[in-house]
Amino acid sequence: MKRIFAIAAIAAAMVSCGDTTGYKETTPAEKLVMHLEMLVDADKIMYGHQDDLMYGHSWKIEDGAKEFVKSDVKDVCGAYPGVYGMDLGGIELGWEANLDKNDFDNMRASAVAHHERGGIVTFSWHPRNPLTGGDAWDVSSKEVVASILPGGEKHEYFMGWLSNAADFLGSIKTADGELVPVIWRPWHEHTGSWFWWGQDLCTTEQYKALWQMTYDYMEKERGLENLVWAYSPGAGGLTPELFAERYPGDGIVDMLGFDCYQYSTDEVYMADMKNALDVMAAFNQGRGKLMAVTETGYEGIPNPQWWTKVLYESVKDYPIAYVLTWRNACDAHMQHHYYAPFPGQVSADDFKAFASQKDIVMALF
Ligand code: BMA
Repeated sequence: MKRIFAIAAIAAAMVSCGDTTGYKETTPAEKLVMHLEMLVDADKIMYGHQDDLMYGHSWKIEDGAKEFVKSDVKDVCGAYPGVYGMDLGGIELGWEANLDKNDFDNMRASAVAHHERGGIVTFSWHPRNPLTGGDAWDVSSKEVVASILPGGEKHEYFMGWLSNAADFLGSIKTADGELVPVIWRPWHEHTGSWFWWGQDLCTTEQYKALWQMTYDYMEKERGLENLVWAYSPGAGGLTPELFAERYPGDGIVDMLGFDCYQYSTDEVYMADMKNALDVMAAFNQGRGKLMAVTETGYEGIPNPQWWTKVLYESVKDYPIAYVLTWRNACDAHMQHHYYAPFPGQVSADDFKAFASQKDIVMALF
């Protein structure tokens, strides 16, 4: 069924009118969507890890790196994760490194390297607060979104931030000049109120307008053809109403997702995952969007069997394209902040068993 849909999509892309011949080349974003649809159709789920090639529990890549071969995940199971997540936070101010100290040139080059390994790249964005000057977590004002929408006092200023983000996303190219497709996941976890674009910080209309403005700028004004747009509320207390309330619209979203972490028992986490997966799958009825668990994990992975008994059991029966666990911080004061194993970590063997399940997909090479 899905495969028929994918072939129909290719045909549609080929005949949609782009020029006088009536032929329009399939964009990198469309190719990625089709690729993921075929994967889901084959009942496969990619494993993803945030910042995988930038640093790990006890190492960090040097600035200006030429190759990207080190990975905690690879050190444990012999393969790179299928999905490689990174974050653009800091690009808005023209920083050389992002909010977690990753050099942007390294991020770009490693995204290309991962793409060439048969992997998929995704970017989130924790932009600073354009009104107060604070960070993404500065929720001291409810006027921030209003201030950056058209007519707002910070609109022009913020369009410069979008321009910086678009410059970066449009610069991820192979040596042949081929634009690398990315799953682009802005304005995430908006159903919570910890980011300035969150639930209690702006109205539904303002949130939707922010998404639309972001989409229009990147797709229409900048003509970026490599973005697969992912919508990802937080899983906490997620209801069908909450999932739907601020959904920007079928025309400007390609993928549904959610972010769900384990903070207490396995049972609570598994129930949260089931609830969020069911809410998302029900919302997707009649829509046919791609779906994913866009962020998840259990900080410090204290359960030696977490991968096979908790995570795998939670996701295996759902048609999701990927499940991504968060980063393995390397800073001395954040040694506890890791969501993938490294050699010797208590869940390392179980991760190997998880990664070798026939339906779990890692990068090809
Ligand atoms: C959070 C934590 C922070 C980090 C942020 C953006 O969940 O990992 O340390 O700065 O994500 O990556």
